Amino acid sequence: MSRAHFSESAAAKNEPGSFSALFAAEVAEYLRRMPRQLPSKYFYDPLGSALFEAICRLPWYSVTRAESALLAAHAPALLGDDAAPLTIAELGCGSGDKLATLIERGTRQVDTVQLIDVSAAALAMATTRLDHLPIARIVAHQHTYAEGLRHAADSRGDGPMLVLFLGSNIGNFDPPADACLLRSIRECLRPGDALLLGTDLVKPERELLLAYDDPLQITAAFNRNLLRRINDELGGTFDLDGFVHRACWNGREHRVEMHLVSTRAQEVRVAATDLVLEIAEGESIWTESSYKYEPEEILAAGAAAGFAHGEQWIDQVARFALTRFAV
Ligand code: AVJ
Repeated sequence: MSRAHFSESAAAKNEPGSFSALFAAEVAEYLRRMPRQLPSKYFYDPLGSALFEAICRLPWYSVTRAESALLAAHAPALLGDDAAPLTIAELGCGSGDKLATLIERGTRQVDTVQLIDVSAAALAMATTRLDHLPIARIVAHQHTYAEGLRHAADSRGDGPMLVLFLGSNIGNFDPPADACLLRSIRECLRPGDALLLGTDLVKPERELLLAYDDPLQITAAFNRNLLRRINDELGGTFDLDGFVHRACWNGREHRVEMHLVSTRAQEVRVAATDLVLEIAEGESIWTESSYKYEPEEILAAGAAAGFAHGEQWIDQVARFALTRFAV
């Protein structure tokens, strides 16, 4: 491995400030909230990442297919036609498939790729996926978005930088955290740079419910795997059979919500946090929000974050938008 460099914030040990200490602290904090919650960024352990890759192939989940088709069809325009070699930084690269498609279909010379993901499994997969492409330098940052992007901006090449924030990953952020994140991306960029944002659009409720509560129950497994991960990594005592997956459309907030609903009264302990919870029958743990947008709303959010202008490519059948914001 000559070109790939890994930069990690925290070792997978139980030291204060380490990944597992933060995981334990956030699990305790979110489970104590009312309604009870868990942060969705913790879905992506190796099994969770594999289940998410399976979700992306489900006929009912169109986000990944729609976005990949737009990237393949419009790669030269999306990458820009500047002659200078490009740095691409991707927030939440996952398998690296979409980035590879963009580079393969584009005509632009890419000299540096910065991969940012909380999942070590995803970073390893993406690095392998990009291996055959003519990229001088690949840097992997195991970080959350804002922190990872700061590292990426610090070690960018001399040419312009394109930030990819795809897959409707921004949809996990409640307002005003979504606007803060767009602004912190904008603040890492300079004139000539750009942001490519992929967002799922509002669509009929029955389509959304099939996408987030699929007939093969892969999404249910993805959701319940979070409890399995807490059991294995933090000494939790969740009975996986005592929770069922629920997805619902919150039309007022424009978001799909995923919950884990307790089928009976139960006591749960998490050893790493000294947490003891009494969970009532029918009580839920809210594990994810996936906001859905209107195209104009996305343009307005970019303008509010300080971007100069936005250009959009929309799949009207799948209801998915790619927006390229110039700085
Ligand atoms: C990766 C956050 C964009 O919200 O659609 C898929 C995750 N959750 N099915 C989404 C997910 C359930 C996905 N994001």
